[in-house]
Amino acid sequence: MFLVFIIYCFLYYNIEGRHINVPNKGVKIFPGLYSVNVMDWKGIRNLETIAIISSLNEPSSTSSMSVSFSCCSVIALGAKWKTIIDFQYDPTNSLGLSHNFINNTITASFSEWQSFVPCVELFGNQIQNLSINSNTFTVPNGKNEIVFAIMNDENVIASTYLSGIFTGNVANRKIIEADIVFNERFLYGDATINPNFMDLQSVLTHELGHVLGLFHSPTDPPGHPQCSDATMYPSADFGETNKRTVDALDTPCLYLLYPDPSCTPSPPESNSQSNSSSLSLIFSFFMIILISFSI
Ligand SMILES: [Ca+2]
Ligand SMILES: [Zn+2]
Repeated sequence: MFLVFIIYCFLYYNIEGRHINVPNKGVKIFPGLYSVNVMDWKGIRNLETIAIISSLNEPSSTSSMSVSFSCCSVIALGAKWKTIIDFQYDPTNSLGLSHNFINNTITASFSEWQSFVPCVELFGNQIQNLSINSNTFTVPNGKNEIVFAIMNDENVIASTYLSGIFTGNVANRKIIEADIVFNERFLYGDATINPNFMDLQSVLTHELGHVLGLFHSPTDPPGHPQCSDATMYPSADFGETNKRTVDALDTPCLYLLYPDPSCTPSPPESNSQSNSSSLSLIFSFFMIILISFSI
């Protein structure tokens, strides 16, 4: 049995500023997850583009999805990258953020995820490109891109678009492209300096979790209120910086996707690193994958 998704997307681009219509006209798969396009592309049949929306107070309803025993989940039973992820970023923004600040923030967020799998090279180059057109985000263009844009939905903090193979044989599922949009309606900045800012590093680290193949943490697992500490918890707020760091609640999914057997096991030293790894292993046993595009 399989699910068939009707695809519809709508996007517009305004020369007065970069606008993007969050794919609320796409097919909603789960709260915060939309299918926006399926196409044959560069010899790849049925390449699907999905959008993951991170919003103010967006619930992640697990009751309609599956039972959850932990606080992380992966997309399409484990679609992941099989290549190093290079990114282009366009620092153009109307928020007064310096290009240097944006560049440093990207570097920091890359490093955070990478630090948990030091022997697996997740991220490669980050190249500035002042002419990224977010008009291309609902279809693949062969580039992983990060931009600031004005989104039509004022509650959407950021959105990550993933293109890949999300159905069929699980071993063949993969992510081949990722684009991230920060909604310029939010006053992004460094929330450690000003709590009125939406913390760019915190949001980016969360979005990079989506890039790697993680979905949102559930907001309603009975008996698991600690999910709100997860980096992949779906909601964020002004002044919040806790998602700058990858939480032990998220790492079971990272290790599921990108096992790092040569580096991950910590030596039996009594430090916080080894405690974190032990906790992660425990959670791994309870890992339930919430999202499947096919049964
Ligand atoms: Ca792209
Ligand atoms: Zn999100």
